[in-house]
Amino acid sequence: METTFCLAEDRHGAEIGIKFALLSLAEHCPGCPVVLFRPVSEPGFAKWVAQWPNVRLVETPLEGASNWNCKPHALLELLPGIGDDGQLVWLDSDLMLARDLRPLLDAADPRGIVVAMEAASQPSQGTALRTRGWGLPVGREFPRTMNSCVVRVRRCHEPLLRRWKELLEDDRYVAAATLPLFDKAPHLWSDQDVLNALIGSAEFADLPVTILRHGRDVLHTGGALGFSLGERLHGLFLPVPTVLHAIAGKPWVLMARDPRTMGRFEKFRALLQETSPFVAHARRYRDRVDEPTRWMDYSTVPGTLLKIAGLGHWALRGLPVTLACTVAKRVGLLK
Ligand SMILES: [Mn+2]
Repeated sequence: METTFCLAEDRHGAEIGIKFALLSLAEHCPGCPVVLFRPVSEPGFAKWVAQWPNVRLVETPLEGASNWNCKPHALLELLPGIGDDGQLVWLDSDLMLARDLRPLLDAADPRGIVVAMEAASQPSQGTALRTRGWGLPVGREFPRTMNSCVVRVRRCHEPLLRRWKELLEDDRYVAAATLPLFDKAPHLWSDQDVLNALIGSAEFADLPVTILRHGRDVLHTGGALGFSLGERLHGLFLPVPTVLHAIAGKPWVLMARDPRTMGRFEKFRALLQETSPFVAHARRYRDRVDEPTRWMDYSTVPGTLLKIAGLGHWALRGLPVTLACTVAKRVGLLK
């Protein structure tokens, strides 16, 4: 199946993430068409992107899109150009591929969409409360929330994308957008909650869905509990997941600070980054990313000890922190 990748990002400071994504695409899916919507490029970015003739940079803003509320907008823009036997793949700009993603996509039901699984540590899991939140009839129920860092669609999925875009432009969603995340109901948290609501609704109940498994196909990195103890133990027998998603804070921000000026919580978050598989993988692109990378040298004694204890294994590195936090949560020390 011909695969076209799509990224869209209008936030300043996000270019280093986009670059890691593009470098990983160039390594693992060389020559695949990639369209990047980036209306606010920094100087030199277009030239950096031009090293790959297969990557098209679109600098015109996507109408009605902003921040993370841009996925259906971008996908709908490209969908008419996708052949009936082609697939269009949304990628977040804070992820990297550790290998070719296409075998996972090609193995999925060709009539369906492909989407990533959310980390189990996220609260209010599942589609039903989101579908009901939007006042839609529940057609089926997925117990685990889906994460939209990867979304594969095909020509036949235009109605879903149109509905997704429609709800992102709905007054209820727009009004909630200014509120802090956890001050609003889960169906309004972000664009992916809207997608979850629709997938669980009667309208799309027949749509086949393939979910990229967390800890095996995709890994959300940077949190203490997002990569659970069970997933870590299972991961001991698996290669690093195909998609590495820097979901819990960006390492180039969290590791860029002087540890002496950081509070205890900030140090903890930086420690999680220090041991993150995303950061370990990002090092391979250090000389090619053309951005400041001093943050990659951020090193603390606990971080070094955790790396040694991890024996170089992606799932083992940081396991003691997950173990400690899991226990703390069980006994009620952590919310
Ligand atoms: Mn993301």
